[in-house]
Amino acid sequence: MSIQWFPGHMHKARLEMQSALPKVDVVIEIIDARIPYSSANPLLSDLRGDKACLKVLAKSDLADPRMTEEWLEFFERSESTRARAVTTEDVPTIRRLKSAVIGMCPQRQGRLINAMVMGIPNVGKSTIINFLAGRKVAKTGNTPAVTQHQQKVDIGDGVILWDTPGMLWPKVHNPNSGYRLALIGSIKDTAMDYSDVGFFAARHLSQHYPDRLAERFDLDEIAENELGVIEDIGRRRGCLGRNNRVDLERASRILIQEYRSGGLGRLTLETPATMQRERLQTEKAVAEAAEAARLKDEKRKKRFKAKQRAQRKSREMDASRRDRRR
Ligand SMILES: Nc1nc2c(ncn2[C@@H]2O[C@H](COP(=O)(O)OP(=O)(O)OP(=O)(O)O)[C@@H](O)[C@H]2O)c(=O)[nH]1
Ligand SMILES: [Mg+2]
Repeated sequence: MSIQWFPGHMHKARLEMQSALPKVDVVIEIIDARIPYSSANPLLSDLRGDKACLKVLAKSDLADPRMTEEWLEFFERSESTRARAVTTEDVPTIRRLKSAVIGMCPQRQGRLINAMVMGIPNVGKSTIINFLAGRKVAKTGNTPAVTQHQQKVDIGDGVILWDTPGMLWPKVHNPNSGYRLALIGSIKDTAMDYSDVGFFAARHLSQHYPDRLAERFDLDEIAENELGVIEDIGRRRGCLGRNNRVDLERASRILIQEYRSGGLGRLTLETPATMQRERLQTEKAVAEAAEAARLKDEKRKKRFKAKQRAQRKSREMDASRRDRRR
């Protein structure tokens, strides 16, 4: 499954962020604590360059706390980056973001601090802004692309936050990242295939968290492959269609929903090591695809030139035949 969901409002958001960035002191990049690698938009890191960045691992109530600690340490190693984990289950974790932002701008000398909140869709940007503002200033909702326009919010103590629309990037090259983004709910329903994502989830969870699957769906044992896992879940939850066959799409939706809502427990899908490995694999695959496209273009050019040469030769032979006849 290759994800390509970059509608017009995201393209516009990118241009608006680019033009606003010179006025911004700190970028607050909201990522999902369950997938800190795949939910970090490469376009945003290009856009912000070396501007001070506060990485916020949102929805940490849904992620494995040990893994969240590991990620925080990993991000804090990079200069000009600070990292914090937050959750709506523990509102002070969100409130403390304001002092973190102020601490990142020691030279402001009474000037207002402009902090731009950026991140992929549905990661919790507007929710965090509402808590920081202490009132509902931004619309929130459990579907991607709720915010479609930039807006500025004064959160007091000289800090102005800019809420921005959730933004993906034109093509998610790493297929695993695509599945994980779909699994956490950052991809619009119509741009993903539930059964593909369900199979991915069944494969990953049966390898890494078989006990959670067994417990949640009351399974005696975990089937050997993802199809078997989805079928068992479907049977347990009564997703039977014609001839008593399991409706794979419905069973997949149930598994995805259970993961999204935390029904399977606090599960993180990526480690810093996963990121390093998959980054290399993706770079290699992208370079190979670019090389294959270049070779294909070369071949087309060669065929075109050979055809032109043959046509020229045939015209020359026709001309010399005419000359001889004269
Ligand atoms: N479990 C959990 N859910 C959260 C948390 N923060 C936000 N949510 C939920 O995540 C969903 C998306 O929140 P929003 O604040 O609208 O996300 P957004 O990033 O602004 O989304 P877009 O504007 O669509 O890009 C909402 O249903 C929130 O209730 C959290 O800490 N834990
Ligand atoms: Mg929003």
